Amino acid sequence: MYTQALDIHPQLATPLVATEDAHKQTHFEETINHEGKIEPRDWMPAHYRKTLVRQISQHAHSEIVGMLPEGNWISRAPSLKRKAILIAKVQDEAGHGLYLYSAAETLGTSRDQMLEALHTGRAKYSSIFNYPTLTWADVGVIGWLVDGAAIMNQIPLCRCSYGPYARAMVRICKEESFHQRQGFESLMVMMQGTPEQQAMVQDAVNRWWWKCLAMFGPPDSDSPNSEQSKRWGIKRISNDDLRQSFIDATVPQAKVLGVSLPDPDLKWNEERQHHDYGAIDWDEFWATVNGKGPCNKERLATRVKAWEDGAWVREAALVHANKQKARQSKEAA
Ligand code: FAQ
Repeated sequence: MYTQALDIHPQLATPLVATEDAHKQTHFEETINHEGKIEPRDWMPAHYRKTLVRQISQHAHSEIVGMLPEGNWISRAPSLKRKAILIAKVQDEAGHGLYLYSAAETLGTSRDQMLEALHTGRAKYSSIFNYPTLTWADVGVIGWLVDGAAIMNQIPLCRCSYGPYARAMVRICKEESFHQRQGFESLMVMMQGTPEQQAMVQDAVNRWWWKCLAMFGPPDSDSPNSEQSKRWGIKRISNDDLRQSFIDATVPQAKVLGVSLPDPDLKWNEERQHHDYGAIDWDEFWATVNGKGPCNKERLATRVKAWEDGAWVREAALVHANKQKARQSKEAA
């Protein structure tokens, strides 16, 4: 999304060595080492800033694009109750995107720059949102598994060393937790229904399981950003460790639900005290991340259209704000 895409303010992008004041660097490192928070006004290395803009803007884009697969089902929800819950959930995701764009803006990159990177295909967003939602069971499975994976990844981000991101994550995690529970409850109801409903849930689990495991990112051995992000207290737990925790937490939930997870190699390993699991298709993951997933084109086209259709709202809001400003300065004069 970002490394290759985002411009940051030229002053902020000046090479570290050229601008660095040793005292500020020491203070930055001490703050990180003592689990303090770095705030927008604080000095920070250019690479720390760039890494945060990269991750936070990717995260924001994921929330906004993530509204689309479930949004497709708002008009087809099976009852008024389910429709109301789904509208609230999708609206929450929009809110998460907005907190995150705001957090990224505190680092000196404008929202317009971030959105431009998304709309031109230079920005990344989570691979998981490039798959279709074929049945109503997919909506429940997104809540249970996709939100479940998102929470597992996001709880440690509440302790991120960058204050605005950490604080945004506290609220986001509370809402994601509700999302996960509503997904599980919705599937529970379907699993107590007809054999057709049960089959629908199993089919959705089969299609989403592996994609959710890939959501945590490449294996640690193939994760170029992890080491530095962990040193800076941005990332607290590695991709593989989070993936393992998600699997260990989800297996018993699948049992309660009465569905099987589509992995013949999935079994408890007494020695490791974790579940072993089969091989993830990383070629498919990278193809999806690089724009060749089943819904990449559709998702991007929908976002671009929404941006273009909303131009008049942005223009009207600006004109209104300018009028108010002019009125206020006239009154003050
Ligand atoms: N998809 O070196 P690493 C949600 C990229 S929110 C696409 O390991 P890093 C809520 C990565 O960017 C879901 N790309 O990278 C919801 C990097 O590329 P770059 C989103 C991926 O940053 C629920 C390259 O691979 N959550 O679901 C993915 O240390 C339901 C190498 O990887 C967040 O964004 C992927 N899955 O770790 C909404 C959480 N994985 O930038 C609606 C915050 C990796 O060098 C409905 N982000 N890549 O060109 C993070 O925790 C991290 O950024 C990771 C990746 C863990 C995603």
